[in-house]
Amino acid sequence: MLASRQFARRLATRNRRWASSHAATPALNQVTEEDLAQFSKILSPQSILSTLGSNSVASSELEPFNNDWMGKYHGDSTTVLRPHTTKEVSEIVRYCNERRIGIVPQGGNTGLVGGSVPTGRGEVVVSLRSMNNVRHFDPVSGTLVADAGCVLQSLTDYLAPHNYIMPVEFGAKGSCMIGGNCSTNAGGVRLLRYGSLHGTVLGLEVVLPDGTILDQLNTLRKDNTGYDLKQLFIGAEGTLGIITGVSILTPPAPQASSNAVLALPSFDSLLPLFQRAKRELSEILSAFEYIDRGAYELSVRHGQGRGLSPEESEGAECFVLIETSGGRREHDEEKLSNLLEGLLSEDKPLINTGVLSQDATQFASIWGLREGITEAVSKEGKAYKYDISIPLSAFKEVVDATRERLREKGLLRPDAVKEVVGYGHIGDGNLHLNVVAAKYTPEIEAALEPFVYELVGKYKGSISAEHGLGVMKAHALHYSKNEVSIEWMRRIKSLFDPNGIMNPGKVLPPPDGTHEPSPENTGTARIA
Ligand code: FAD
Ligand code: 2HG
Ligand code: ZN
Repeated sequence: MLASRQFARRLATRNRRWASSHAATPALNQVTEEDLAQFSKILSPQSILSTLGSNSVASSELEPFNNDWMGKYHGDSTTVLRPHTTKEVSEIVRYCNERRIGIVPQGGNTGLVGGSVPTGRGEVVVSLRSMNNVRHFDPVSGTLVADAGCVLQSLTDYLAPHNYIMPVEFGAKGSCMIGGNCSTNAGGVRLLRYGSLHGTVLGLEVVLPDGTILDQLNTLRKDNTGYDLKQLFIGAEGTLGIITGVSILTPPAPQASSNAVLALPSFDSLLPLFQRAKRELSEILSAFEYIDRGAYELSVRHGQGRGLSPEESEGAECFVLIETSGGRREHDEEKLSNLLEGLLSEDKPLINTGVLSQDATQFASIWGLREGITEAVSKEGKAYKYDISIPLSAFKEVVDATRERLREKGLLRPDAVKEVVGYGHIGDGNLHLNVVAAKYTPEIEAALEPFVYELVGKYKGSISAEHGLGVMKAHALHYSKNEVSIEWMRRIKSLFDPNGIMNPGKVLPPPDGTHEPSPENTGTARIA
């Protein structure tokens, strides 16, 4: 611990020098009743929710916008604006920029790093949920152009009759929005097959921090005309502008999809199994997900789905979900069952048993088991989530080392940390390390951070594989990015947003160059 503190301090000193050319965070103003009067010239009364002014609402009405999905981060914004058009967004942003009022763009508020809630700087929340129309779909190319506030599942439903699917898919699909997905560069369970949003997003419409509308809603597959500006907003977590429209290439719906859940005798079987699955299933392999024993049991216990009977799962150290998506059902199912039979008939089988889905209900139930883990964890307690990229071979040792660390600190007990579990996207090298606690406490957090970040650093991994940095990991960016990279990120931020109004306190470390978490970064500062 001492060594790590010294390390952090040394880095902080170096960075302070590096960052000395940067001004301090620009001061931001609180929303006043006069501001509200200006907002009501732009928006209808129904589109403004505020605890200020003559039409004020109770602060409880703002709670869904002020608190994050995990109940970890709490803001105290007085005002939520719900524009219906890009023009309205532009006018709001222009006004806020002139008045130096901070803005938190918000989609479905399902983010897991505290990026979508205010941080006590008097920000307004600009919710995109009223911008929810599909603008255009081309059934030949599969290009979809939609408002940023379209819920991911509603886009999947829209595409279904056209025989297309969204290239991104995950457990929060019923609430998260396509603008939020792009802003976080969300990964999910289909990344293995369809790649990241940096590849599938063809164009964006963005309201820049001075209110200018950057219209790059391209539907072209190829466009090599200079800098690809849209990429800057994918994964920017609302710090460079507000995404109002998205053009995205959607893949044709597979003619046949199957899945199977496999029980593995030990973690050692995981990598050989992944290699075998890639080799034998080749082009039809569409997901390969890892679930350790603790995560599996949590999911089953909280009724998220089922694949194996208690007898079948007995003795398994971990589990794998394999999905295939291809063109011919018989061919694909044959390949998958050949793989399973082959695995079982070996002298030293890589799996104990496996269950292949027989129908749509079982297919959904097997996916429920995996996609429902996040919800199961939140039913069990309060989660410290570390979304990391590390070598596949290290998945188990990182979970074990974290558990051991908490045990050493005397924190592994029912009233502190209940469980430490791991699951994630093997195909993408992305582990979700979840520490399930009875409540969020500074003591648990101090045991975990920077411990986990240093562990990730040791493997030259990433502290955020897919959820982003938000407020949670802004101060820890240096574990994954060097000083030159951080400096250029800062320059990009000040070029686009010199007044620092866009999602202040998120993504970038504080301008004084320190790497210590500020109270708001801890997420534990404002626990009720
Ligand atoms: P929000 O939570 O509202 O916002 C997220 C960030 O984007 C914030 O910084 C916000 O300011 C910014 N933002 C939102 N909309 C805009 C916009 N229009 N313009 C500019 N900035 C904007 N993530 C994954 O990557 N993979 C998963 O598998 C996954 N599974 C999840 C499962 C569950 C059950 C839950 C609760 C979350 C999961 N997440 C996952 C995290 C989260 O759902 C994603 O990050 C999602 O993309 C966020 O979308 P949202 O609309 O809810 O955005
Ligand atoms: C998933 O893969 C999501 O299920 C959420 O990215 C992970 O809750 C988590 O830690
Ligand atoms: Zn994930």
